Amino acid sequence: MSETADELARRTPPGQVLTTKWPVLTYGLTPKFNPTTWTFRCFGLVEQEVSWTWEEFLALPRTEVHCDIHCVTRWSRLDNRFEGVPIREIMKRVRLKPEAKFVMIHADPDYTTNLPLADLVDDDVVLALKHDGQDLTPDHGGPLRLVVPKLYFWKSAKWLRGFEFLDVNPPGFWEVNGYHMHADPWKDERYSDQETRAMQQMRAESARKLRAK
Ligand SMILES: Nc1nc2c(c(=O)[nH]1)N[C@H]1C(S)=C(S)[C@@H](COP(=O)(O)O)O[C@H]1N2
Ligand SMILES: [Mo]
Repeated sequence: MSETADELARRTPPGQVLTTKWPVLTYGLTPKFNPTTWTFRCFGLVEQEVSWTWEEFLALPRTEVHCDIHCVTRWSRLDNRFEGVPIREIMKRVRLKPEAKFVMIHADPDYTTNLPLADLVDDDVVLALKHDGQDLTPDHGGPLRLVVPKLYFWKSAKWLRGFEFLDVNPPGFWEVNGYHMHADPWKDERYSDQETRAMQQMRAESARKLRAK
């Protein structure tokens, strides 16, 4: 194997196939963007709700994130360049209540996905406006999408509209429909029946320990 092929293999999680195209995966239709009514809101377990208009959002500091993306339907796309507002710039402007440990991500049209706060607030998480130097197209989540590179791509909500901070971890849209609560591609965390098996295993182990006492 050449060094390059080795490097590509090292960056491809188990069960994934590389693509250079960028497939569109949407449940339902691409929503229409209206810059005069659009807002981005942070609410729930916060000291005070924060919200930005489109114009205000565009004035936030930006960064570029270079990353690989992995879809649960088994394609991975390497070397993406997303430009947008780093999550830490949002969090600097939001005062969380200490109980906040999880986030429900809200997106158009009625899409949700759940994340632990620690997975959201990370160095490579960006509220992306551009991909490879171009404005995000409407089908890929334009004008604004979340990008959480370390998790399967359904956690990267397109048409992002808000963060709801919570002390519990309720499932979002795909998680209700059988996808994994956490979604780490390196651990093959695709579907929730895997969690059920893991939970069954834990229950069996604790029962064994109880019997051994
Ligand atoms: N709002 C919204 N965000 C979404 C989805 C969706 O249906 N609606 N699909 C998710 C899924 S399953 C994937 S794999 C990625 C696909 O992003 P892409 O179409 O840009 O490849 O977006 C995620 N974000
Ligand atoms: Mo997906």
